[in-house]
Amino acid sequence: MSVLKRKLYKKILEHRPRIAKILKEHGDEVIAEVTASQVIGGMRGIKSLLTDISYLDPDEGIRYRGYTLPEVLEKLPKPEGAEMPYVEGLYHLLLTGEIPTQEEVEEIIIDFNNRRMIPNYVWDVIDSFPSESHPMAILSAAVMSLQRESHFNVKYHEGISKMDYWSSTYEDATNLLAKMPLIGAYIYNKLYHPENGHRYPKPTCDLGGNFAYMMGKDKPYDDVARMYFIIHADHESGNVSAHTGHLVASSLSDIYYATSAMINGLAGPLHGLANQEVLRWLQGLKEQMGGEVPTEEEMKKYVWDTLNSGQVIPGYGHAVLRKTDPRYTVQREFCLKHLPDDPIFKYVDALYNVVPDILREHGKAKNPWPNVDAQSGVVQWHYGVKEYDFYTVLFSIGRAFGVLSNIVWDRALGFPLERPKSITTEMLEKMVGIKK
Ligand code: CMX
Repeated sequence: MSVLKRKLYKKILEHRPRIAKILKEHGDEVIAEVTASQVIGGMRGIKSLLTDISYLDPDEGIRYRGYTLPEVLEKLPKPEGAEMPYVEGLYHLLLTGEIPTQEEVEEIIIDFNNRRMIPNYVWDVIDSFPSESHPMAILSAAVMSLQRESHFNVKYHEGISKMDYWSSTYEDATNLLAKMPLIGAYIYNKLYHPENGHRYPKPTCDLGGNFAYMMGKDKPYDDVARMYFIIHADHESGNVSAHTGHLVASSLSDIYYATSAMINGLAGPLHGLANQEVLRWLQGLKEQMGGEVPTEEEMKKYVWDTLNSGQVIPGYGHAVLRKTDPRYTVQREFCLKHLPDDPIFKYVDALYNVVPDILREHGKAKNPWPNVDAQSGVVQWHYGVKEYDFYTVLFSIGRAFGVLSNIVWDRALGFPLERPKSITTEMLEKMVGIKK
């Protein structure tokens, strides 16, 4: 057993009694109430999911295992000379709650490298897609095609104890996480840069370094990849992608089914696809302006025109956050350091000066501040990943780290099949006292 898996098992054994105690001694205690508008309004804010991997505070933003994003970026070990930490170290943190040592990360890198072999049929599945296909559809199918590799399925059919489900789920999760960057880079090269060929990862490189290499990108794209995967990894359990992964896995579907489903959820424009929408929307403005940076008045007009035509401003607003997203801030700081003169960055910055006030005046959005997607496309664009359909694939690779860590813990704690209760409109009317 690897050091990481041993440590995880110890944490699982320590944690199980806490859940058992709550269930046994406090299972019937009321901890929240539900309003009619929450039932109609997408269950917004109902406290009904349990995870220790991350917590999203509306004002402060995300914490992974209690650490803010700046703390995560500062404390996790980094490759020599790199600004951003190893993604493999993040996996250790998400699973165990502990910042790993350099040696522990090095062991995970070797473990990941040993799990990277991808069966040829996956490349065949990807190659069989027409070139106009959306990369998210290809990614989802490629992950799905790997389902036959599931260890959990084999073990389940052998009849293992429920207490051991987590172990083969951990194997599946780690196998898929090691493979996803290769699949993502292959999709990118197939759709947009066939001249890059099929680049196999270097045996000595970490995940971020290899991803840059396979994408055909020079430094500091390795740091961009590390930053990107880390900041997108988790956003507690209720967002569409995390919740979908958790829900599908709750039926004991293996992680290939669950990850493919989470990718499908992330592909919506109100969720992960917003990062490509921001770039598409800004390109429209850039074309209108003939490449010139718009004045504040021109920018305001473009924002109002979008709102008045019934569309949302992509990259702004959030279901939980009520302040600027720290994932936006991390990327903004990276841009200020590495690409302060980038024209698209200037557009994004100019937007920040006008959109919050306009959204407040518009009066609908509960959060007028930018979210992660407002900034992430700019960084990719600057380093030559201009095919913005691809951005949500990057988001998916990062998000898989959080979703899969959660599923391992779901299995470790024996979380059951998810099954909320629905009611009819008539029942709801009666509950709120509407007489017919
Ligand atoms: N522009 C215009 N209107 C917005 C808005 C925006 N950026 N954000 C919210 N609103 C509107 C909503 O559409 C809603 O209008 P209706 O009452 O007509 O339906 C109203 O304001 C209230 O919405 P809310 O409670 O503030 O936000 P929700 O929880 O319903 O939705 C989100 C959250 C993110 C879907 C929404 O803010 C949005 O559509 N933003 C733009 C898309 C985007 O950036 N998504 C990425 C989010 C981060 C991620 O998951 O990747």
